[in-house]
Amino acid sequence: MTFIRNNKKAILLTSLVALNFCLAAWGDDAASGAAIGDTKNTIEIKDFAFNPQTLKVKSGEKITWINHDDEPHTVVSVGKKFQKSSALDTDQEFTITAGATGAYEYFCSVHPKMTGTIVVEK
Ligand SMILES: [Cu+2]
Repeated sequence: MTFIRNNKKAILLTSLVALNFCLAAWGDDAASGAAIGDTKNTIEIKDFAFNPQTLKVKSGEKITWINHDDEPHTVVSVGKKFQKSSALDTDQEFTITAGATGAYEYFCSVHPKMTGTIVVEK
């Protein structure tokens, strides 16, 4: 791993942390419910697919993608509804907090045939 790449990752990480903070604020109106944030919603990336392909969550809950392939993958929202991930290396994770209700389609920009949907409910 080169210095430049590490540096780029550090910048990406910093912006992701800032983004998570924003998304958390975005989902704040749902935070009055009990145990919000305790549910672990994980989407596994394996064999060039998102699993589960459709995930239902409640507004305010976190969603984490983890890459279990040897290939890098990304998580990119159709229509830029949420911040895209960096290229996820093996075992690397990407987390967002669900905001407004609705269906959010996403794909992997490296392999655009890899698609998934997040359904955010109240
Ligand atoms: Cu991919």
